[in-house]
Amino acid sequence: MANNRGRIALIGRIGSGKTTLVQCLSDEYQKYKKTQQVTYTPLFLDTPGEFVELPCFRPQAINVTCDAGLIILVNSSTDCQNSVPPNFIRTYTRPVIGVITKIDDKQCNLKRSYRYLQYAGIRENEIVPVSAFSGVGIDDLKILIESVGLK
Ligand SMILES: Nc1nc2c(ncn2[C@@H]2O[C@H](COP(=O)(O)OP(=O)(O)O)[C@@H](O)[C@H]2O)c(=O)[nH]1
Ligand SMILES: [Mg+2]
Repeated sequence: MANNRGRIALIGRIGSGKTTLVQCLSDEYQKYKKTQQVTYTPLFLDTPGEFVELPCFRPQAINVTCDAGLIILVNSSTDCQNSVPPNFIRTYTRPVIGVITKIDDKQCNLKRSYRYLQYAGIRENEIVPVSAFSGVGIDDLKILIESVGLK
C-alpha cells in the first residue's frame, strides 16, 4: 500500500475545483477531466467528489486520505449546497486546511464558503480563497501549505 505522508490529499464536492487546483499548483496545463477514481501524483492525491457527497462513500474518503501529509477540503464559492457534516475534519489526525475556489466567478459567495468550511471544523485562518483561473490566492495557498507542512 502506498504511503501518502508526502502527499497532499484533496477532498470536496463534485465540481468544486479539486482537479483544476491540483493542475494549477502543479503548474500543469488546465484540462478538464472528471475524476472517476483516486488519482495519485508524486505530490497529490485527488479524490472523486462522490467521496464526500455520498455518505456511503465517506468511510472510503477517510480511508484513502487519512495518512496524507496534509488534507485540503475544497469548497466552491459558487456552490450553494454543502455535503460535509459538522466537524468532519476532526476524524483526521493530520493537518487539514480549507480552500475556497472559483472566486473569480460572478456567483462567488465567500461568506457562505467560510461558513461551510468552518462548520466542517476548519479555523478561519486556515482557509484560503483562490482562483485557479486568475491565479489570485495561489501564492497565499502555497505559503499556508508550507507553513503547515506535510506532517
Ligand atoms: N470560474 C472558475 N471555474 C473553475 C475554477 N476552478 C475550476 N473551475 C471549473 O469548475 C469545474 C469543475 O472543476 P474540477 O477541477 O473538475 O472539479 P473537481 O470535480 O472538484 O475535480 C470545471 O468546469 C472547471 O473549469 C476557478 O478557479 N474559476
Ligand atoms: Mg476531479
